[in-house]
Amino acid sequence: MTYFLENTWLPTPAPEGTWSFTLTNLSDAPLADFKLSLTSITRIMPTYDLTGATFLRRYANFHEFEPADATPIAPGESWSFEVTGINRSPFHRNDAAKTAWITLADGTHTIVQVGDLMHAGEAPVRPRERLPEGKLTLPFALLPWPNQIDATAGAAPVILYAADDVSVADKRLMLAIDALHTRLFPTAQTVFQLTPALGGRAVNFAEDGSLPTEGYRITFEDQITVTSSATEGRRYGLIALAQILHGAYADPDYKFPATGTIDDAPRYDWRGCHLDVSRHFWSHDEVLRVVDMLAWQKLNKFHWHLTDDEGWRAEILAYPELTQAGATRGADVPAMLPQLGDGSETKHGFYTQDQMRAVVAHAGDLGIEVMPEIEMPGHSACVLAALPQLVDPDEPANSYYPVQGYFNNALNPAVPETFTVLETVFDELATIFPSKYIHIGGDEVASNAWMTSPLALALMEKEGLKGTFELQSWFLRKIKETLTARGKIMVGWNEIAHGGGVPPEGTLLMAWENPQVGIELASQGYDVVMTPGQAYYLDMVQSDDWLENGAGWAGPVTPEQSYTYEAEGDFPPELRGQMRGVQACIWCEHFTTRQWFNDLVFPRLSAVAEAAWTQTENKDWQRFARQVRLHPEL
Ligand code: TNX
Repeated sequence: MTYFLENTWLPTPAPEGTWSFTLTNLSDAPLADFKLSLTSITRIMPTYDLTGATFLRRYANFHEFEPADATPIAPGESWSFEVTGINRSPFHRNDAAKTAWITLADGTHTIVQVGDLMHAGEAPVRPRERLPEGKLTLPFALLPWPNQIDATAGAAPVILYAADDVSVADKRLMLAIDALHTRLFPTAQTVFQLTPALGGRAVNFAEDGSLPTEGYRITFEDQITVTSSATEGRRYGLIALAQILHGAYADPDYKFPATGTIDDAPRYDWRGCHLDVSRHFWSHDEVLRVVDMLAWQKLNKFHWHLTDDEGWRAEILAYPELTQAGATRGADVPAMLPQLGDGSETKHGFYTQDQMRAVVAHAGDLGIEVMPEIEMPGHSACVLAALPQLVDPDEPANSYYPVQGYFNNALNPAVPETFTVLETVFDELATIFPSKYIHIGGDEVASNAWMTSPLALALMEKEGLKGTFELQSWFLRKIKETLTARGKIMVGWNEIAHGGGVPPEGTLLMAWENPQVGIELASQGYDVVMTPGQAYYLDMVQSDDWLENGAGWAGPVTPEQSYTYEAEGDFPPELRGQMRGVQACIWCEHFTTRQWFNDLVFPRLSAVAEAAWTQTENKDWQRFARQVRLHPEL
């Protein structure tokens, strides 16, 4: 280590306070003629006051400074500076510099080690326990908890094996679930095999056309019988058996049913989980593992957030620029500078079309539908960096920025090629994703976007449109027609309804800003999936302790809140039918490592999975809290 950066936040002057920095030179040579860059979600605003440094530039979360005084920093000495005029006061230790580096006059970069943000004058408190001890109601490891269970506890069999007359298809299904279990818990023992084993129990299958597609019944007699009307239910029955046996070996408090019945079916058809792979790129293997984790918890929709300002991750053969320039960030990449968690090195990441097809196939084998998301018109900085011909050349740079600080980041509806690109993208995606759903984003366009674009102003004049959101609605209606022509249902975030929205028939919106917005959308005729940040955003801090990691705009979101929240709670009965289900969202600005992923996602993902599956009257926070400890990890 040669350089170390400390940063502290002081709450004065109100409301945002002061952010102070000290860079110490621990190398053997004086440090002179250099710039300091850092990535931080707390950002310096256009109006600021800085002492000890000059602020050179900012690009979203990237910041660059140089010392106000050019005197070299001798070995062992430090340079300090402080700033007021930040976008909001930080509230946890990862809210400030996540990474930093020095750039010398010759252009070389050296990584700087960064300490946690300190809260001046306050000792950090150890975060509270996330889960109470909890209490089992029945000694069976099963999450989400089934809607009906009546069973006596016995000893665990050494293994479950296929009864004599099990079909080849069902044998394959048993082995697929066994493989899923082994992938998730590599050190645990096998749960299913094909041939009889001493001390094992036989599993048979039966059909009952009256059960819902995803429902299953398990009867425990000498033999165990899994009854279903379709493969989906059969798979869930096998996952239930795998979980129960896994638990019985993992924790002595769990047993295996000797006799009895489980009769189960999901509460909602849409049991989703979203993953942002733009802010932090998760490898193909990691994505496959996330899909495995969803399957284990009986979630059935994987919403793959493939693009955002920070990077485009889906290979499009007609536009290789999207996954070259559009998926490359680095200190030496002027159009896409490093963002949260990046060092100075160039980072690149995308999925080939074959890799995406492999994810679709893998998920399909586990009963999960994959819905791709391509963000538009906002959150598109990477597209405009990759395809600069989509920018109105006469629109001034830096003329607007939305909440996340990316200047001029919305696709311009008045540039005709915008539609050519998007139609080509949809055509290629349709060859990869069989799902009838395509999510097109639609969130967080700056309220003054395009208002200095001569092309946009001319279009608005011609079409009689007023303001950003009427223009957005005009754009989205065209996108909806494009999707309808391709047999796809348009899915988007709740702001799709702004400025007149799009026709509600065949449109599905995700209510994220708050629960109330879901009810408003339903009353306007839209179908709705509930993903409110206040309960289902897994990137929110889990308590207000300084040592937590995560976002705060809707937080803190405790695991208990994710669990107990009732998404249809305030829906008037006549609108309930439009509430299609619930979804967890994994936004990755703060997910700079796999460890942080696990820390933030669990146990809350399991809480949402149970809220999606288990009827209100069968939910029990204490029982859940005791059971959730067996969750898988990334
Ligand atoms: C809002 S949710 C966003 C995302 C952020 C998230 C962080 C939504 C549709 N937009 O771009 O990642 O908050 O919590």
